[in-house]
Amino acid sequence: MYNINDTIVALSSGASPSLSKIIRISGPKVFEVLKTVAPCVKTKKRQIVPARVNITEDFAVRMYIYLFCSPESYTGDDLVEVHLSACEDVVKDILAKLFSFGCRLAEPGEFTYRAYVNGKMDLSQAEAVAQLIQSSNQYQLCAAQKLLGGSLEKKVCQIHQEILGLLSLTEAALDFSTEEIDTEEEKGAETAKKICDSLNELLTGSITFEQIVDAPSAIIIGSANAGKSSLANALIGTQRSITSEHNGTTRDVLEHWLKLDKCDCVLFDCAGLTAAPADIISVLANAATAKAIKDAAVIIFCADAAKQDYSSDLEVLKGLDKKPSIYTATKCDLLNAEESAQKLNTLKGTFGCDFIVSSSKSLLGVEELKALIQQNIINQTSDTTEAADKTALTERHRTVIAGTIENVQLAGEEFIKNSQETAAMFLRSALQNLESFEAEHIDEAILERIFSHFCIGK
Ligand SMILES: Nc1nc2c(ncn2[C@@H]2O[C@H](COP(=O)(O)OP(=O)(O)OP(=O)(O)O)[C@@H](O)[C@H]2O)c(=O)[nH]1
Ligand SMILES: [Mg+2]
Repeated sequence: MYNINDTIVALSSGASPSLSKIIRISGPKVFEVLKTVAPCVKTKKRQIVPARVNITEDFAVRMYIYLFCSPESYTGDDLVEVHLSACEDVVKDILAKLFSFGCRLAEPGEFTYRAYVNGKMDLSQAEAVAQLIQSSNQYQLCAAQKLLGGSLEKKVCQIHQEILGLLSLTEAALDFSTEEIDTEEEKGAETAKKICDSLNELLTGSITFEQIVDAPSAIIIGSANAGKSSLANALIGTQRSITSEHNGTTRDVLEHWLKLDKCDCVLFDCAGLTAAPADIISVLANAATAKAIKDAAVIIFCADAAKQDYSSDLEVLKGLDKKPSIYTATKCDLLNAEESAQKLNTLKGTFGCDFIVSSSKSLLGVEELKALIQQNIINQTSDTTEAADKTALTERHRTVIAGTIENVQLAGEEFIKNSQETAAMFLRSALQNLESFEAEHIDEAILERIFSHFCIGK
């Protein structure tokens, strides 16, 4: 798949706008390259060395060089991390210099692949690293960290031992068939059931990483000019959506990234909804909003507090397939405290639910709305909250466990039918199945699929 004899290099701090950069180099030529690029690193031992490296004749860059020697490194090979503050162009120059010394750009996931090949981590831990990189909320991080910590491997090892134990007993009973055979068969069926229970527990006590990997979304809806885009801007803290006093300023579904304390989410700002769209653009805008609503975990409905007639807003609300989770009276800075309180009563009477006062101008209610969005996301995605206590399994793990359960179940049935020989055969298949978690010669295609989820530099 990848040539592990090459010395690979990549920017491992990602394409962040920050000036702090980390360049990783790993492979057999690391020390040789280092001696030429940074002659101040004289001995090959684990160390951190401050260095000044000449990029051009009259331009040098300060950096810290972290040298990790094989096998005590992330990849298991000699590895260097260059920590520096530099713009992208300088990083490009450094990479070009390294390429000229025979290093090549690492493929996505190649550092972790080497860690796997060199026995620094098992396949599930490598998969956990991919999950950590993709995580966008603390639940995903938690679940991925459990996988990285080897919790799955421990459980799988224990179950492997149990199947092995049962297989040895069955084979021994076959070899030394005695009068106690009935008890052995009964025991066999019982143990097979216990093993199936443990495997099922492993499935139910875990979560599919794919279930929690997608960031949840919240959507702001309401009639035209209700103040949706202004509210979206206030929530994210920057002027991203265009706003104006004209009806129909927003025509598309705009996507923003909303940072919350516990989980980030995608925030959709969309066109004002109309119960009876008059032109094709309104029809298309309504359809785009309806699609975004379908996928949203949280719907925030806006009604303009400065308005008197809410008949069109009511029509819009009636036409929705999914009911909003949060209702807010926007533009409340235009009302005094007494008027605001009266308006909340009117809105409750009209819509039959409680509204939260908000203003994009004074930022009144914005923090409360954020807290509610977060609470709604957490409540609605029970899988996500449960994930905090669970290990994140990938589809590959689930398939392996399901295959093992099937074989142990079949073995159990054979024990009941007094057919120990066939039971032993199914137990062997179950073991083989379970071993494919960490098979030494795992299918290249599977490896490729696992490591393709990584980005370059990891
Ligand atoms: N005073 C005040 N004016 C607001 C507030 N929010 C929005 N507005 C004004 O209301 C008008 C409409 O605001 P938008 O945010 O564009 O409303 P919208 O719902 O996105 O409108 P469409 O995209 O056309 O559906 C603009 O003139 C805003 O300045 C607010 O909290 N207070
Ligand atoms: Mg708008």
